[in-house]
Amino acid sequence: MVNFSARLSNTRKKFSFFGNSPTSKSIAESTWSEIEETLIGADVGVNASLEIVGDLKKETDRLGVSSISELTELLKKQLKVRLGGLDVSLSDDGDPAVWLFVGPNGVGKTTSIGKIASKKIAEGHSVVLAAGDTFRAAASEQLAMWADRAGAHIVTGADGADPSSIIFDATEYAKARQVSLVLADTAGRLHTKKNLMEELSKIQRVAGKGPGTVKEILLVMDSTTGQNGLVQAAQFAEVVDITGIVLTKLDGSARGGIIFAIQTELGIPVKLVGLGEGLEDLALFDAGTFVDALFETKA
Ligand SMILES: Nc1nc2c(ncn2[C@@H]2O[C@H](COP(=O)(O)OP(=O)(O)OP(=O)(O)O)[C@@H](O)[C@H]2O)c(=O)[nH]1
Ligand SMILES: [Mg+2]
Repeated sequence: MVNFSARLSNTRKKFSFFGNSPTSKSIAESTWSEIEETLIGADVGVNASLEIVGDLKKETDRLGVSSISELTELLKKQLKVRLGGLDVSLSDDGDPAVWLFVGPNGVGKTTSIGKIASKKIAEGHSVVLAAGDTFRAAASEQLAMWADRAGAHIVTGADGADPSSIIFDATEYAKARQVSLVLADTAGRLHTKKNLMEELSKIQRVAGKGPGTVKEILLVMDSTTGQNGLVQAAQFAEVVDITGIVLTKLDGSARGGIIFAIQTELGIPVKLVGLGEGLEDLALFDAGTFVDALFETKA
């Protein structure tokens, strides 16, 4: 199990106001703008930050809280509630279930598939990887390397082949071998390229035409992208039915606060987070663990 807290140090620094550097021990008029600036600086997003501070003010008045330490506890509680409201479960019942991985270039789609395959296999499942990135030369070799490391099956096609048909073939391959989960890779794409975005709708349609059922469409987002990621995500959500987000590169990113913006602005749950480049560096997203890690003062 990866140590969530140790990997979040850069985002935590952005939240450091709450740790050891508030300018006073009791709530002052300036406290609110300090909290607001801290949240915005950690990429929580302007709307979410204003809402959080607004709710926090009401709650402090209601409870008559005056110390920064009590205020910090209230804030933690509020952030947990805010992040905890969405369903983060991943559905893998199907015959087989298909999970599609979509997103911009280089965000970590293929790596996340490798990590998830490894986790599922360790839990006793069999997994088929579908090499649906036929756009980039060597993409299927990269996926094959992950299949090898994780011990997964892989279905590939020729470079330039139709990704939908490879993913469809993978569902038949899985069905024939009683494998219950297909993880399908797709080529990275710019959210502004209309034809490439339309290709994703086709992939979603075709992937469910055979024995498989598309149970998850996971948008992979790079947490270092910051607020631009929201614009990209909204475009992907227009062409496919995104069920969740895999937020990668949280290790090293100072912008982990983006999770609040994603959930507030898009209403899509972050289900998994990437915390490094290794096979084990993936965690199911848990709001409580995440928020506690942000407020730890010792690291
Ligand atoms: N530090 C860190 N690096 C990551 C993480 N996830 C992926 N990477 C790195 O990001 C780079 C791109 O990863 P890929 O999995 O190839 O990304 P992709 O989305 O499949 O890329 P394309 O197929 O080219 O669109 C690689 O160098 C990965 O090792 C993560 O959680 N943390
Ligand atoms: Mg890839």
